[in-house]
Amino acid sequence: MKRIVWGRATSSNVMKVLWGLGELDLPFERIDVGGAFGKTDTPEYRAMNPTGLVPTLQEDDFTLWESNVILRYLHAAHAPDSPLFPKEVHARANVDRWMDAQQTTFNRNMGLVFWGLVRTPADKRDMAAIAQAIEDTAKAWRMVEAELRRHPFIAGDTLTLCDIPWGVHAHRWFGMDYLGLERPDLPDLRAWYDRLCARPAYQQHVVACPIT
Ligand SMILES: N[C@@H](CCC(=O)N[C@@H](CS)C(=O)NCC(=O)O)C(=O)O
Repeated sequence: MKRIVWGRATSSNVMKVLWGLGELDLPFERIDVGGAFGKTDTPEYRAMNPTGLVPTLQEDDFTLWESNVILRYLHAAHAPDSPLFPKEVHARANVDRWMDAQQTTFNRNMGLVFWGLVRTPADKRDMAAIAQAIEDTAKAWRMVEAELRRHPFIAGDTLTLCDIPWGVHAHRWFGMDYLGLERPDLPDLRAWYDRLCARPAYQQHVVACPIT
């Protein structure tokens, strides 16, 4: 089978898929599209992914977009017995909701922080808006911290799929230059991030990628 991930390696949503593939030990090729690489507005790309966003997964004739859905698909198709997505329905629903929560309650504010500090020149930054976004992002991290106080990974004792969407952003959260802005001390979140850093696939696909 030929497996291709379409998307620039600097995208948080692409990183999720690459890290997931690494955890599942599934080989793949990656093609740079999106951001400065462009090529997401071509009819060929739009035929695979009408949103024009990255990532897109291609396995032979099958294509799929939406990063969290791709993670669940990879598990179902290639590693259904892996503890990354537990079989027991309540445990699975818990993993699912934390995956969704990253997209719904967290992503917008974290995006404002990231774009504001990393992708906006210093003289164009709206520091008041960034400070507010940091506070709102911290609220979401505190929810995660509360889970991590009870167990080493978000859903329990081992890594599951819901650690992946949050984990890619943890690297940015701890790695960004905060320009003196207040960031709350979240020791359990930091310990979890250090635990993720010990995983080769996280190192390779998240930590090794410059925060740009
Ligand atoms: N909900 C989508 C969001 C995808 C998305 O927003 N991707 C961003 C990169 S993180 C993108 O394609 N931005 C435009 C670009 O890179 O050209 C997913 O999770 O896959």
